[in-house]
Amino acid sequence: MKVFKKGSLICILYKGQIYKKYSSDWNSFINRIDLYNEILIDLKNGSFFPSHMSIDELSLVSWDPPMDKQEIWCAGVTYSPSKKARMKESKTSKGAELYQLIYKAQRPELFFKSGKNRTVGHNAQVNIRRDSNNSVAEPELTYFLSSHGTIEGYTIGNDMTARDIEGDNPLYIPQAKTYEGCASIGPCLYVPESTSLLDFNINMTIERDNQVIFENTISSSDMCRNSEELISYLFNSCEFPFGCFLMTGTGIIPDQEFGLIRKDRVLITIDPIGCLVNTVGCR
Ligand code: DO4
Ligand code: MG
Repeated sequence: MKVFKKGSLICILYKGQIYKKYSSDWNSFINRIDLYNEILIDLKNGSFFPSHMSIDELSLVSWDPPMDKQEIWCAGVTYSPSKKARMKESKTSKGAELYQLIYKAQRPELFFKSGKNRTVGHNAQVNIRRDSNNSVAEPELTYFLSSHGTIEGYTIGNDMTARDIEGDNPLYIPQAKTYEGCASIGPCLYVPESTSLLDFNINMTIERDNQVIFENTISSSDMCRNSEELISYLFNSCEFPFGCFLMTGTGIIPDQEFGLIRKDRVLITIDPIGCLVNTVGCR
């Protein structure tokens, strides 16, 4: 099933039918163990009503990111292409060895990305920093973790990155990663019946002036870390009373010469979650 959020409207797509309800309590709605079955109980007990929206209309709506009080954290250097690209871009800053080490280290790279205030949803604008001359979108499979650290759903994440700032010095990573409009998640929260053993194909397409200028696909099975290790480090000494989102890193990195510009369209598709679409602006 898929869960969409817009203001206090919650829409559920389940078995080809769309249901809706108005609720201001998104946090307790999603932060439940066995979320799939909990939502089925909600549907059965009549707290949702059939909606007249058609399935085709779902992709046209500007959905909110499926979050409220949840934080977004990111894992980094979890795919070999990411390790190679970071090593190349940080050669002059002498940071390359750090990336080599982190790829194999027991403790993964995890960093805080953003709260709701710097995150946008489907059909909204993500930003490049105004002091960056080379920024990219990073398409990432994103877990929704309950406050108990269980994976209850998935969404699509875009970890926007000022690649030139990141390459200048790894200590600039917080600035390269966190600014207004630096993250996008959506279009929905995909809640499968079972979250074990799911592999996803992750595709990113970038359009400029209605032409495709970049396209690549990778499988989440190419990730060098498993969900258990990422979650155990994230939850080791942090509590997430409303659950949290974890972007699991990118395996798709454009050549170093490639940089996003204003009005580019970024389309990230992860079936069966859907397609997250954002236009690029500048802040
Ligand atoms: O270490 C820098 C960030 C890496 C990252 O965001 C990624 O691999 O997705
Ligand atoms: Mg990333």
